[in-house]
Amino acid sequence: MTIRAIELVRASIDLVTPMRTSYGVNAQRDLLYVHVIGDDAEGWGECVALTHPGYTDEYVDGCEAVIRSQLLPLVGATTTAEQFIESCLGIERNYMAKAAVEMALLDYWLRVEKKSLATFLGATQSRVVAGVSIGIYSDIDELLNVVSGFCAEGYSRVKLKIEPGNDIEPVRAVRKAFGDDLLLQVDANSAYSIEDAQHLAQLDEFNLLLLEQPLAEDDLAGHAELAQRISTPLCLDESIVSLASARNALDMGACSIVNLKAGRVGGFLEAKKIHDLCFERNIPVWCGGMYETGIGRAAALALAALPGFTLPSDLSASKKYFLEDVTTPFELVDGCLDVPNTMGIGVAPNQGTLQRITTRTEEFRL
Ligand code: NPG
Repeated sequence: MTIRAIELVRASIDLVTPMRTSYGVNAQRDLLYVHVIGDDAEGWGECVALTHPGYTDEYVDGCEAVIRSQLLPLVGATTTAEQFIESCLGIERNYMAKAAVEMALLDYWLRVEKKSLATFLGATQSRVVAGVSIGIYSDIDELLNVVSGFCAEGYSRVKLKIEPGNDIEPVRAVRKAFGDDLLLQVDANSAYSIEDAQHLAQLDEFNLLLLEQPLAEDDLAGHAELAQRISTPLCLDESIVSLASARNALDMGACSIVNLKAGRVGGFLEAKKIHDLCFERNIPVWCGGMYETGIGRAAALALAALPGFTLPSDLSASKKYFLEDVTTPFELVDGCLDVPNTMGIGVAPNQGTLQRITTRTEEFRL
């Protein structure tokens, strides 16, 4: 039961539809996988960082450098995910880099122990309600067509990206076109400031599930003030990077809903702690997405199956993102995605597909 080597695999895969957010457009997914190779099993981790540091301060090349120089030296032949996270205490932040290594170690050791990630985390659901996140469209008719297509596919919750100048009118149009029954929420990716409070209050007439991350990642006080000035529930994403930051946000009244992503908070062990905190405080949690391939999607589904995840996820079917996923594609069934229930994360990359998209592989023998 020993780890013999770890590979860092860089790859690139096109997104089916370029995604425009308040800080830019993503047309393809730069990928970084951590591949743990042992005597009796292999483990895979997918780094959620994007090409540029627009979402948070991490980006994929930076994560690769931190993993190579700072994190892999902490991994020995028998290092578990828990021991790895413990040994990272001397390394600040770098959450997405840590999460990719932690995920590969969890996958590896859970396969050795013949346990699923879902069981390990305490999942209570066998499938997860799939929502869909839709980028910013300048043409409202085009946006309505896109929403219509996803509703026809069976998605029961729509998230619209918004930014100043592309907010009230598109939301009004979608609400008008699809009626009050459509579960609808918006995500600003920190595009506003507290001076926009009165403008954002216009969203209150649309009966939204939530307004996600309207202000800057570090502006908890601003979010707490905004929460007093609008009735749409506030949800935080980028601001929640650890159990402590989740507790601070809730104690300050900066949000009443949490978007949880293991990759953003340093891994699944920390994500479970944040879930448990929210669960005991009756704070609804839902699982966000980072355009993961099937590797990251499989693990995110295990997390999203915990009892506190009571709102639809941003985890959509593989075909929303990629013509050919790296794993067997995740498919929508009655608006849901099945939670993998076999050992570890329950999936592994298709070798042929992985080889076709791989740009570089670096092996570190232990
Ligand atoms: O479907 O995986 C997906 C993407 C969901 O909108 C989504 N993610 O802010 O949560 C977000 C957003 C995002 C994150 C967009 C990072 C771009 C980069």
